[in-house]
Amino acid sequence: MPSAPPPALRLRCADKTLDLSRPVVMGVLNVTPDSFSDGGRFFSLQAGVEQGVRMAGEGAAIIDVGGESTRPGADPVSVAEELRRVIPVVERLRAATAAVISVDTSKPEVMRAASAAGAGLINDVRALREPGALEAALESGCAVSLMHMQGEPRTMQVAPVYADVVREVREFLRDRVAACRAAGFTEERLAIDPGFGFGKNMAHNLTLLRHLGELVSDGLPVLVGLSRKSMLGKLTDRAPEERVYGSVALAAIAALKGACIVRAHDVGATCDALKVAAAVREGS
Ligand code: 8Y4
Repeated sequence: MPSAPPPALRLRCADKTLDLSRPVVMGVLNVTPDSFSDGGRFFSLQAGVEQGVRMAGEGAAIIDVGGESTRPGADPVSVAEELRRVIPVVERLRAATAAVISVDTSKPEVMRAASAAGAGLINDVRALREPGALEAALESGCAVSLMHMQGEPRTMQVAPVYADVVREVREFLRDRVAACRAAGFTEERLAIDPGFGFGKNMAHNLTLLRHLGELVSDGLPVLVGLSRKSMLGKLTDRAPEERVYGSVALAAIAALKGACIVRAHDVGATCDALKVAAAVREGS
């Protein structure tokens, strides 16, 4: 007998519930001094909020606010500095849009303050492994995206090695999901992410994308971040701002394979690609 279709996925993001029966875009909002600077070392709060509102208008269901760069070689940021960058943006975006506000952080203090300021999702590239992060995220009521990373941002791209990248990523995520469930997280608060580019070379990224269906079959919403990443630089020989078409192609491929949330810089273009991919996928 054919098995029943899996239930439509949803994500409980504090006081909002995201319907993931069709894939959605998570817009990237970096609130670091190198983005939206007023010509100097200062991040412009107003320019950052305007960019978030613009992305929501272009169709982003989620706005991901990040105050610490996780790029290879980036300097660490103090708790006080990350709070100063992120919290005012979360507060203002919460008031200005209906989108779910996500906070890209690994720090428990930032998770607590962001959820108090109205965030609904915690996007932690360290999958709640920092001391106190699991407890802070649990108490927040927010949904959490658990991401796989091999190594630490500073050095992860030096020489990533796997015996079987798909198996290892799945097992890591399964362990983190089990830790969250044991701590008291309910099913509908968790999403998983293979972490493209986080301790992965071109072959690892392509293998993970080819086998994304196996991660999807584990039953939780799958989030992917491929937008403008260095694999696209290698495949198309283009600088980050010129990687829009390649990024949109990868978004469509990921959605066709069942990704539910696509993290993207180019929100309008990515939304169109996801609508196309969803129509092709529907009923299959
Ligand atoms: C050019 C532009 C080159 C961007 C590199 C990059 C992910 C993520 C990032 C991801 C989740 C990035 C915060 C890396 N990637 N969160 N964050 N998944 N959940 N690099 O793949 O965009 S930052």
